[in-house]
Amino acid sequence: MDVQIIEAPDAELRLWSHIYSDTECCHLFTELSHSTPWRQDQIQIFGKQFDLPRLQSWHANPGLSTKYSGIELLPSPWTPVLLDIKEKIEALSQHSFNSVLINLYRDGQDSNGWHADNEPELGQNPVIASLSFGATRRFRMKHLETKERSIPPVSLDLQQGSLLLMAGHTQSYWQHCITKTAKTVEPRINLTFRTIINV
Ligand SMILES: O=C(O)CCC(=O)C(=O)O
Ligand SMILES: [Mn+2]
Repeated sequence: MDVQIIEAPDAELRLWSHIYSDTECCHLFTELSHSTPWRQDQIQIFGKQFDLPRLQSWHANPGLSTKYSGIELLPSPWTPVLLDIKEKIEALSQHSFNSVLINLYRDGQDSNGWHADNEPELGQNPVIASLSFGATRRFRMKHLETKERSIPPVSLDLQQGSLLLMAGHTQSYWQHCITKTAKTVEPRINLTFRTIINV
């Protein structure tokens, strides 16, 4: 399967553009939309509660828990479709994962703000495998020392069936986000496979 190395300083990025066919993507999108127990999580800013601009679901091996944007997430169990996908991602990435965070971006107004996947329970230099279904959305990355070192940002239009692997020092030096778009876009589902280390 064709993999592209994306060159960026202090990052290790690999992109497979189509690990599933368009037919498989449509099927998996429908299956995931229906079988996922979507939750509207909230974030607290200056004592006020706000809805996150997307729906989420967190699945992991029993006994694991994590915090995401300061929110404690209790895991749901793996479903057969998620285990099938996990097996494929593990074969391609040569890495094993024990959890997945699923995001549903309902339309162009749903988004994911600038952040790094650097929660302590992911350990040092985590390997994150990000799989997308549904609408193409722009994934942007910025180096934390952009100003000092004038490192250009990275911008990727993640299409359905694409797998982006982030490894090495990526989460220490770079942040990423999914910006809102004024364009009319169909829903998008993104799965980030992660390895939680018991801390
Ligand atoms: O939706 C995406 O492509 C990225 C999701 C993400 O960064 C996350 O859930 O941590
Ligand atoms: Mn992330």
